[in-house]
Amino acid sequence: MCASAAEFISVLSFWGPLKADPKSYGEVVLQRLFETKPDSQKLFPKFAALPKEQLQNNPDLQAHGGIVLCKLTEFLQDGGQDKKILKDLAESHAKQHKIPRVYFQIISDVIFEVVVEKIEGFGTDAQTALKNVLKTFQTQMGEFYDELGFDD
Ligand code: CUP
Repeated sequence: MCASAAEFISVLSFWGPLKADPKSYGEVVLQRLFETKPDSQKLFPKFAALPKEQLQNNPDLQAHGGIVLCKLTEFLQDGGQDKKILKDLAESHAKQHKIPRVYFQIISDVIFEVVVEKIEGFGTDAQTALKNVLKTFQTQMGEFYDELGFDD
């Protein structure tokens, strides 16, 4: 299902801490992703060979995590209207990183889990809204993947 305008607003009303500190939350998301789905660590050569200890306070990991969360914030603030927002992200993930789209579902689940755990105020309605917003994010990424002819 696509998220409604009200759902974007609902999620945004709790998003302040994530907007203020994208690197820290992004770092937690990627660490959690690599822990729950070790395959995903191999997708990025920068991270593939690193033992767990070196994923702590890792500037590359913080930087990529920051990108993920900044894009999500930008997407939220735009209400999912301007499809071009995700274009570059889809291109780099399809062409350069070659990330199969199934991982977008996996990282969305991790983002959901981390956000609900770390950010106060997400009641059941806001949780549903967050799920739908992430789903819309994924769908738009998938549309660019289709346009680029990236089938995985
Ligand atoms: O942005 C970015 O960077 C991405 C994120 C997302 C997408 C879709 C949906 C949600 C989110 N990414 Cu990168 C992803 C991934 C990574 O990093 C890693 C692994 C897997 C996936």
